[in-house]
Amino acid sequence: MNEHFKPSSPRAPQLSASIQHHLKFTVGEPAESASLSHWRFALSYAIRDLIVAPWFESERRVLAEKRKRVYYLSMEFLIGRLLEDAVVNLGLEDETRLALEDVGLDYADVIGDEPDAALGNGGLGRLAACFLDSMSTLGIPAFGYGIRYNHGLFKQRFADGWQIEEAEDWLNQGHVWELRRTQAAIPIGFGGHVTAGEGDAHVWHPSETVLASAYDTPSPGWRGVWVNTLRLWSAHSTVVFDLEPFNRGDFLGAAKSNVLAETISRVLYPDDTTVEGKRLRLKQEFFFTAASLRDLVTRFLKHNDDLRALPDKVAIQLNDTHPAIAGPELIRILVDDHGVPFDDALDLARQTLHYTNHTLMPEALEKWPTDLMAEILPRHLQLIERIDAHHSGEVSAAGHTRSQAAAAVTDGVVQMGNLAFITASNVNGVSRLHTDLMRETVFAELNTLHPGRISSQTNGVTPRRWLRSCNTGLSALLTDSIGEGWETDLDRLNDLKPFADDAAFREKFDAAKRANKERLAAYLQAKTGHILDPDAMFDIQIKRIHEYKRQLMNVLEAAALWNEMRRDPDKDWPARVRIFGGKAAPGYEMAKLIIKLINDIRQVINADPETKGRLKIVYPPNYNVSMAEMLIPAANLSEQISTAGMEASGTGNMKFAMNGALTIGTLDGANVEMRDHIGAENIFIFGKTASDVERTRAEGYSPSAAIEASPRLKEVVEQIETGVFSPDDPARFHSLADNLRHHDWFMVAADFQAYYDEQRIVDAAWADQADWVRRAVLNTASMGWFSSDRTIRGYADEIWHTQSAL
Ligand code: 26Q
Repeated sequence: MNEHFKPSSPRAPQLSASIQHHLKFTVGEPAESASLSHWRFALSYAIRDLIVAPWFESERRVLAEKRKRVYYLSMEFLIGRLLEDAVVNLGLEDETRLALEDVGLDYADVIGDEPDAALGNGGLGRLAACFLDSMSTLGIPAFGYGIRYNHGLFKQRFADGWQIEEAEDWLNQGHVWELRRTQAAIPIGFGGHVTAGEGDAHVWHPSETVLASAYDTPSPGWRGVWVNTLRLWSAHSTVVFDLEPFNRGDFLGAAKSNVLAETISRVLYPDDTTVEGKRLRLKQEFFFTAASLRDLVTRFLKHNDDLRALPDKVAIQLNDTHPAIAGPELIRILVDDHGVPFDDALDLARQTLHYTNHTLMPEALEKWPTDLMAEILPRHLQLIERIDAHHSGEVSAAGHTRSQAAAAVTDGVVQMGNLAFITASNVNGVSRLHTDLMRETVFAELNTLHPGRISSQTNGVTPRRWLRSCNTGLSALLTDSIGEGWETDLDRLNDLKPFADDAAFREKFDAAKRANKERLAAYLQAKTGHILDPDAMFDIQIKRIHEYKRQLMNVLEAAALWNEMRRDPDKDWPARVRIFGGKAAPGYEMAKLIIKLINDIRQVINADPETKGRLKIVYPPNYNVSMAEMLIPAANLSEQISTAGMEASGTGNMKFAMNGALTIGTLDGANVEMRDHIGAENIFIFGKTASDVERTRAEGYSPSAAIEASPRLKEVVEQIETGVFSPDDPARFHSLADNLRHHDWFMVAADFQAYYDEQRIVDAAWADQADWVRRAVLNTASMGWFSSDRTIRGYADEIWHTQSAL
C-alpha cells in the first residue's frame, strides 16, 4: 500500500470546515498568516464543539435518572495536554491528520504545540487525571474538583548541572478547554470569630472573604459517549477594584485587595513530601474544599429537599488529606447553615466522605498547629474538637479506650490523617502492600477500633493515554493481533500471551519499540545534543527526585559499572543508555544535590572515550507528562527501585510494563502485584523487602559496614569524596557521602550490591534479544489488570456504591 494513502472519512471535510470557521471567527486570524498555535486553537475549538452535545446529554441523564454522583476532591490534577486525548477518545485521529495535511500541517507538531497543564506534582495528581478518564469512559457520573493554579509545577532547567526553578505559565496563551461559569462564584471566608446560635448552630463571622469562581473543563470518555466535568476554582477579590486609594494616587494600595485574594490560587505547592508550615497552603486547602462542598450541596438541594438523602446521591472521595477539612466543613454547612443537629450531621458526613491515603512517611502526613487553625478557621477548630470528643465517647461506649495516637487533636496539633479517618466511612490504601502497612502502622489503632473501614484499591493507569495515544505503533499491532476493544477491556491483552512464542510477531513488537526509540533519540538529540544509539538498552528512571526513590543508588551503580568497564575493557559489555528525568522540590537540598551528582557523573562518564558507545547517561531537564509520553514507549528497562515500604504504589511502573519494558525493582508498592501478574521470571526483583528493612533498622543498621562489604560501592563513594566527579570542587558531595556512610535512612548501601548483581542479570538477559522480546511481550500481555478502569470499578462497587449510567 502506498504509505501516503489514507482512507478518506466522511467526517474529514466537516472537520476541515469547522477548523476554518474557528480560525476565522473564534481565533480571528486569516489562514495566510496563521501560526501553528492559531491552527492548534482552531482545531481545539472544532474538537471541543463535538464534546458539547454529549456533555449536556450526560448531565441531563444524571438529573432525569436521579443518579448518585461522585465528587473527586484533589489539590492536584496533572492532566497534561488535552487535545490529543480528546481527538483519540473521539476516534478522530485519521480525520484530524487529513484536515491538518490539507493546510500543510503535521499532526504531531500541532498536538505538541499545546502546553502541559501541570497542575500537580507527581503520582497523586496524575492518578486523579487517570481516574477522570476512567470515570468518563465507564459512564460513572462524576465531578473532579480542584484549583485552577495560574502557575503549575515550576519549569526546571539546569545551570552547570544544578536545578533552577522558573515559573510555569500555561495560561499565557489562554486555555481552550475551559469555560468560565460566572454564575457559580462562591464567597469563602477566613479568620474572624464565632458566636453561638440556636441549638448546635453557630455563626461564623469571617474577617476576610474571597470569591471562588468556577472554570469547567469537559472530560470526555472513550468515543465521547459520556462526558464528566473537571471544575477548577480560581480566587478573586470580592471588591471589583479599590477606587479610593487609586484616586489618591496610591496605585499599589488600590491593587492590594485583588492581589492578596488572587494569591490563593496563584501557584501549586511544589512539594510532595514535607508539610509546608505555611498558612497559604491551609487557605488553599480550605478554599477549594469549601467551594466544592457548597457547590455540590447547592446542586443537591436543587433536586432534593431532604439533606438526609445526601449519602444516597453523593459520594465524596478525598485525594489524600489535602481536602480533609471537608469533614468539619460539611458538618458546618449542615449544622450552621441548615440547622441539622451535630450528631446527625456527623453521621451524614461520615456516610458521604471517603479518604485515600497515599503515603506512610511521617513527615508527609499533614499536621496543622491548632493556633493557626484557630486563626484561619475558628469555627472548624471548634468542630474538629467536637468531632474528636464525639469519637472518643463512641469508642468508650463500645468498651474500648483511645490513645492520643488515634486522636484528631493532640498537643496543639490537628492530625489530618486521623481527622480524615474519623470522618470517613472508607479509608483506602493504593496497593496491597501499602494497605497492609497502613493497617499495621499509621492507622493501627484506628483500624482495631474500626475494623473493616480500611480497604485496598490498587492504583491503575488509563490505557487510552498510556498505551493507545502514546504508543500508536504498538497499539496498531495489538489491534491487528487481538482485535479491537482492548482499550476499554484491557484484560483482553491476555490474548497476546500465545504470540510471545511467535517469532514473526516478536519481530513486529520489537519494530514498534525500535521506532519509539528512534523517535526518542531524535527528540533527546534536539533537546540535549546527545546522540543516542537506538540499539542500546534504554534504561529509564523518571519520577520526582526523592531519597526514598533512590535515584542515588541508580547513579552510583552506573559509576560502579563504569569502573568495571574500564578495568575489563575487552568484556562484551552491552550498550546502555541510562536516562533520568524528574524535579526536586525547591527546598529539598539533598534531592537537589543528587541532581547535581547525576549531572556531574554524567559529564565524566560521557566524556570517557574508553566507555564510549557502551555507557551513556542522559538527563533531559523539565520532565513532565508529555515527556513521559515520549519516554515510556521507548523504554527497555524500567527502574522502580524505592526502599521497600516507602513507595505507596507507583504508577509509572505500570505504564512502563504495559508498553513492553521489563522492570528492575524492589518488592515495594504495586511492584509486588505486578510480579504476581507478570510472573517472577519476567521481572527483575532484588533487595530488601519491607520487613527486611524494618528488621535491619531494629537490629541497628550500619551503612559503613555495608559499604566496606561491597568493594565496588566503596570505590565509588571514595571517588565521590575525592572529587573524581567534581574536580572543580572536591568537597561538593561530602555531605551526601557522609550521610551515606553514617545515616543512610533509605538503605542505599544495604541494597547496593544486590542491585549491582541484578543489573548484571539484566545484562545477560539483554544478550538474548529474542528471549528479551518474548518477556517484553509477556509484560504487556500481563498488565491488563492495571487499567484504571479496574481501579474505578473497585471504588464504584466497594466504596461509592454507584453504577454506570451507560
Ligand atoms: C502536602 C503538604 C504541603 C505541601 C505539599 C504536600 C503534598 C503534595 C503532594 C504531599 C504529597 C503530595 C503527593 C504525593 C504523591 O504523589 N504520592 C504518590 O501517590 C501515587 C498515587 O497513589 C502513588 O503511586 C505514589 O507511590 C505516591 O508517592
